[in-house]
This record gives sequence, C-alpha cells and structure tokens, in this order.
Amino acid sequence: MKKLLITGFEPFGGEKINPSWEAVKLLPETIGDFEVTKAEIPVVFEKAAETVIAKADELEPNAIICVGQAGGRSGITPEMVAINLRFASIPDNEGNQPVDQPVRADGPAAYFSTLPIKKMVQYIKAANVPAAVSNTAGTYVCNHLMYGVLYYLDKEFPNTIGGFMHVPYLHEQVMNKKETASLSKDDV
Ligand code: PCA
Repeated sequence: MKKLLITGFEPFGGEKINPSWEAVKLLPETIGDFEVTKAEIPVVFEKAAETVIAKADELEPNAIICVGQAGGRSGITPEMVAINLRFASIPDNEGNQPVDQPVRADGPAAYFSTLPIKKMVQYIKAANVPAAVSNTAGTYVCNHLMYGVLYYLDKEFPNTIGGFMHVPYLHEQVMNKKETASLSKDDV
C-alpha cells in the first residue's frame, strides 16, 4: 500500500478546537490504496515543520497533506503556493511573533504545491462541499509549515507529493462571532 501522512493543527488564537484536527482525526485508517497516518501539529513556528518532517523521515510517505484552519473562509481551499515569509499578526502558541523574516534564508521566494489541487477541488465539489483553489496560505504558521515541508521534500524526497489545505470554522465556532462562514465537521 501507498502511504499518506495527513496532519491537523491544535487550537490557537483563543479557539477551543481546530477544525483541521477535528476532521483529520475522524479519517479512516485506509483510503483507496493509501494507508493513512494522522498527526496533530503544534501552532508554533519551526516546531510545526520539525514535527511533520520528523514523522515523514520515519514513515517515508508517498504524499503529505497538511490541513489548517482559515477562519472566515466558506469552503475547503487547497493552497497553490507557500511563500518564503514569516509575518505573524498574533503570537503563536509559544509567544513567537516573527515579522518580515524568511522561512528558510537559503530558500527560493516560493514553492508551488505538488498536490493535484485542481482535481482535489473538483472531487470536493462533487461531494457537495464548497471548495476553491486558494492563492495565498497567509504568512503565519500554516504558510510556514507548507513552505518548510515543500523545501524539505524538494531536497530529500522529490518523489513525495505535498501541500496544504485550509478549512473553514466549524458551526460551533461561529455561534458567538460576527463571522458566520462555517461548515459541519462531517463536511470538513
Ligand atoms: N491556521 C493557522 C495556523 C494554524 C491553523 O490552523 C494559519 O492559517 O496559519
């Protein structure tokens, strides 16, 4: 069987849950001809990438999909590109708040996802869940993780495909917010 490493994040920014991990942890142990390995990742610059890379070193997966929360978005959004920039408008879960720093000082300006993102969007929509390709993963921990994983795969495992997907808030997260875009846990 082929191997998929799929990750979600712990909660951050005052939320009690993170829809990415709430959904990832519900996935079955196998999907098609992939054996699925799941992991919950800290919302901490550098540690997030280190955690995924350590798991990938051990597992040598064929594909890596990292998932994170994008509050305010209304659909599932596979990300097109990760940029070589850290700019945090809120501290991460260990108080780091980098401004205008590169993710990797010796890396290129950006990496494109090597996942089949357009097909992913097609399949998600076919399942009646809103989806679109996103052209920005932001400049916070999710972009950092996507860039860090693609930098690593480019250097160490060029045959492994990888990338990132943002998911909206869950319904229970928006009950007391002005922001109302959300999906059910099953849809995510
Ligand atoms: N979303 C954040 C970091 C963790 C998460 O789930 C982001 O979009 O950067």
